[in-house]
Amino acid sequence: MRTVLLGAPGSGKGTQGELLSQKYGIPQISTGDLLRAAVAAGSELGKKAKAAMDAGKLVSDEIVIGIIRERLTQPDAAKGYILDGFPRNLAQAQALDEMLAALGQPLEAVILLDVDFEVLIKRLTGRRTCQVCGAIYNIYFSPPQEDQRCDKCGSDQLIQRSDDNEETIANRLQVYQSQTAPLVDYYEAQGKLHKVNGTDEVTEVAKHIGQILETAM
Ligand code: G5P
Ligand code: MG
Repeated sequence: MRTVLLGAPGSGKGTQGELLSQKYGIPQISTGDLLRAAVAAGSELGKKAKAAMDAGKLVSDEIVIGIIRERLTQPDAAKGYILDGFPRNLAQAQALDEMLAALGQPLEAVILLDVDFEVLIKRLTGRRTCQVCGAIYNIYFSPPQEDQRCDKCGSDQLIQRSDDNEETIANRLQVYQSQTAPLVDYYEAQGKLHKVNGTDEVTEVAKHIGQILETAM
């Protein structure tokens, strides 16, 4: 199963991607996570990506398409994957279509997580991520059971992402509107787009996505 999770910053791509990955036993491939890992490792790629990420702008197509091209041919992606945060503009979507055509592996579905901008801002400013296991929380909507401690791995390293400040969030939302939102029409024209109300409870959203994917397969 090859699926794209499309949606604005904070719409729940990471949260739903993780649930789908567990449910179907296929990897969640997040360009944001891969880029953050490169920045943390201080690699050449990370150094090139950092300024754009801090500013809330898109990292160059050349870099992210290169990352995806390599990642999709790894053995664990053979049975399928969930793409989270890629593609993010028309050039990336076209590059993905070309890659998949060459592999003979079309996308089955594109899920659009639809959430109002006001809700997104609260989700992003309230998000905390476990630096050890990657679990995602929200201090307003879904806090950990014990303050500042990860429910899943017990670590006390729940951090706020550096791009989750008001100025960068505003830029990210603007970039989404101008560059990523046109992909809705792109995938609708391919008959692959499925819109999901992303403001429901996490479990409800997951249930709805599950139903769509069962039908698409
Ligand atoms: P990322 O890392 O892809 P964004 O901005 O697209 O970053 P983000 O912020 O990671 O997306 P998300 O994954 O959609 O958001 O959302 P999430 O983390 O699951 O949930 C957000 C909050 O809402 C959490 O607190 C969660 O608990 C809560 N929540 C989630 N679901 C629900 C729900 O159903 N109900 C409720 N009540 N709450 C919920 O990209 C970062 C940067 O990397 C670069 C760019 O610079 C980008 O800005 N980048 C790329 N550049 C170029 N091309 C690409 N393809 C790139 N990909 C990344
Ligand atoms: Mg994410």
